[in-house]
Amino acid sequence: MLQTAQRTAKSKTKKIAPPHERFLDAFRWMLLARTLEEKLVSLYRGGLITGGVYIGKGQEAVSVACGLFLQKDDIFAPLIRDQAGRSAFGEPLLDVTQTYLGSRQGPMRGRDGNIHRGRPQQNQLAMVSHLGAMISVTVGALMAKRFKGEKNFIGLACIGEGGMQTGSFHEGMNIAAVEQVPLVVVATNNHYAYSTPNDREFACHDLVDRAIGYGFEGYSVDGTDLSACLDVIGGAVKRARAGRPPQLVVASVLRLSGHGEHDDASYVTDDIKQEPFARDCLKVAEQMIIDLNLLDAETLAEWRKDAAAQVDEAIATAQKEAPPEGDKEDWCAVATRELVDSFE
Ligand SMILES: Cc1ncc(C[n+]2csc(CCOP(=O)(O)OP(=O)(O)O)c2C)c(N)n1
Repeated sequence: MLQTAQRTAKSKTKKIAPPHERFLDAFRWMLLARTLEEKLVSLYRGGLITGGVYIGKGQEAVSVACGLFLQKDDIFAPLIRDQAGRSAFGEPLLDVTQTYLGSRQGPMRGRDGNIHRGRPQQNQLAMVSHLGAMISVTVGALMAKRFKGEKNFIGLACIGEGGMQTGSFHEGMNIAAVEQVPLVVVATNNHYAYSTPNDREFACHDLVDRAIGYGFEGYSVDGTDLSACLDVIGGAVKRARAGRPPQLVVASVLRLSGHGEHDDASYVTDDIKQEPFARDCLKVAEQMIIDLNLLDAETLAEWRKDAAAQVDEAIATAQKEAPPEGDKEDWCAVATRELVDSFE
């Protein structure tokens, strides 16, 4: 019989010292993602980006933990707020800037201006926008690996609490447990799906309670606490790799931006901004670095400078590249073309 369990991993902000062994490594990816996204926002405000800009401000601790523990042969299905995880899993900054700035040399060849880029050959799936769909896509990718006789792989798919309410999500979760694929689903409850608050999204007491119904093992985590995210998501990855049932982690945060940069988020209440889950995970992590003297001020400043330099270089490079010529080219994302060619 399928063994299911449900536990709550308590936030360890106050108790733990020292923090998770990969804390500083993770913090640096968070810093890079925040620096990149702040720059994208200012380019958008300056009219230099066509289309939407969607950022993961406030979700970097959860996201980086999703990318950090995956290995080369694992499958990663990030969503729009997962820049930290994408970078930790190996996505070059240039993929991001070429996509947002419409470079013909980018993975989307300048045709999709924001979030659907991927690196399928490196196991970073290109996002399907229909909420919930990526769970089934990830399950399918895992089953394909199993059919090919591959060993020692897992998949990790991200989802928002809004996406958790779609039919596709339920179907994907169900088949993952039926097939017992090595899957981790990380659900980030940032308390709004666009402008819809939690009490208009679902009526259950706690989303993690659903794990047992799907045949998953379920865990909760304070998504503002980097060390806790690394412990809990890292633990889920380990259990999936060890052959335990699929894992659901539900992280609690507040979205610290609009849904996209076109949205002023004026519907976010003042009360919710006072909740513990409304803390900025990057500031919390930085405070921990200072309190525990994990880095000196000079090194921290150096890391910031380095992140800014990497971002500036990726932007400058993409800005010099030519835009697409729609009437002269056949269209196919570079990533997809490479994938197709590899089967020829
Ligand atoms: C099936 C479906 N319905 C609606 C949308 C439009 N849509 C895109 S993002 C979004 C909100 C998603 O909220 P959530 O899953 O909580 O993730 P968040 O944006 O908060 O990170 C909506 C409604 C969609 N992409 N797919």
